Amino acid sequence: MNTTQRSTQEWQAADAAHYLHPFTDFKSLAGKGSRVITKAENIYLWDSDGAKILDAMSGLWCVNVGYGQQALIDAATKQLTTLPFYNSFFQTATPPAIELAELLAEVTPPQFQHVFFSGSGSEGNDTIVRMVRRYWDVLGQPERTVIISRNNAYHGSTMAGASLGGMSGMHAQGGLPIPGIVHIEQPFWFELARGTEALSPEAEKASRDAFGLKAASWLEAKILEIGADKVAAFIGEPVQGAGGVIVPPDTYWPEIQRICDKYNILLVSDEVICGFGRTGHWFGCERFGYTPDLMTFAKGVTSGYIPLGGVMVGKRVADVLIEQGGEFNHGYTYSGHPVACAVGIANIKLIQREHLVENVHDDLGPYLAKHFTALAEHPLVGEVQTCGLMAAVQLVKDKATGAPFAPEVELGMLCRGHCFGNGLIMRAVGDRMIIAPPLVITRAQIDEMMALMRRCLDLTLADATRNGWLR
Ligand code: PXG
Repeated sequence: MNTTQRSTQEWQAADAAHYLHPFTDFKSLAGKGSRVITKAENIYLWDSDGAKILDAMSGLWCVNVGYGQQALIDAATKQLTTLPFYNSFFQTATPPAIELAELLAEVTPPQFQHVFFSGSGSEGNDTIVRMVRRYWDVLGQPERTVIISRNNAYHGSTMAGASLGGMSGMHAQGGLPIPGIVHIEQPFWFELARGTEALSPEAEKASRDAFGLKAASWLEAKILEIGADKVAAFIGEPVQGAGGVIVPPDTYWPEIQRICDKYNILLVSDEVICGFGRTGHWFGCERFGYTPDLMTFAKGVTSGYIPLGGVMVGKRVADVLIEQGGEFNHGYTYSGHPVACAVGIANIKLIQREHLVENVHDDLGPYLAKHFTALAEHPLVGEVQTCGLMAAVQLVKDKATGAPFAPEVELGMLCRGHCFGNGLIMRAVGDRMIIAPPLVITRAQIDEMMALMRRCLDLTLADATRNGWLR
């Protein structure tokens, strides 16, 4: 460790004095004090008081191979010693960047033979905006600038990333969205189409499938409203992650693809969370059966051990930019950072060697789904959804009708508090509790995670009962 040894109180005091955290009410956190995480191994974290915590969020949806993987540590150490940095700007390259590009072409769908590196997912989506507009410009259609995204999407926190995202709280600060980015409604069946009737499983399935087509039709309506000759691209996460693990109906993505094809619009898949095995496929677009022209990635490419992101550029776009584009005036100092790329190579090889994607697809995903189906019986649970190793539990006041709790109750935050207190990290998005554990989790560890989750739901139910919130 390169830091000093201090007590929790000392860490918290220094933190409050100097460190402004992302997405945080600074004053409120300074009053409470941060939880200081000091070490990690496999799927567990330890805080500065020595408490052990099961990390069911993989850091922040990124530590796919779990903590402490020696192959990644060795790759970073070796590269730091050999060549800690060189850029790729002035007709130069480094072996790790070249080799990772080659490996990414191997593990991504076949239309992807080229990559543009960034330092994060947000930067990757900035690249997307620049690149899709450049593409249409080179093709002599510079008026095709509009990018269509969705409400409650998350695409990052830079000006372009936050604009592409559909988070109203983010748009409310800093003059967003930037021009030329518009949003349609999200494919969130439970919130937008469930209604208040009790549903049989058959009726629910039919309702979900019909809603998937309807949600996709909002894209076509928006294209027609704007004029197809003005629309450059549609962007979406295969499963909305930060929005609450919203798994779209199976009818949704194929219809989105059909509409993009019909109007010749580029289809962009933001795979920052869904990429590198999370859904039980290498990439989420493969799970949902569509063929994007561009893909953003980050997080799982290095399992978060070191920052790296980028854009996979499909043949349709690459051919135009390479053959006719001339110089593309865009890039970052850390595009293709050799240490980050070396870790990326070690990470992907580990995922391949340990068959992590196959394990999620064949074993762990179905096992988690079985547990979540059982959890659906819990009195607080209105809906469960899983996709590979990501899952959501929607907390409701009335199981039969799906009626929500009053927002001021903040039941999700209360449940999250119980999780923290009981050694489990789970995220709350409103009253939707979500998890995305490392792909190396075992069946026994899934049992342990589910037992913790159940205990926290029971504690939350006891709170709701005691306070009369269920009536
Ligand atoms: N796209 C998607 C789909 C993401 O989930 C980004 C882009 C941006 O990546 P960077 O590396 O710039 O953060 C993300 C990031 C949350 C949470 O609360 C989710 C993310 C980031 C921070 C918080 O669930 N996803």
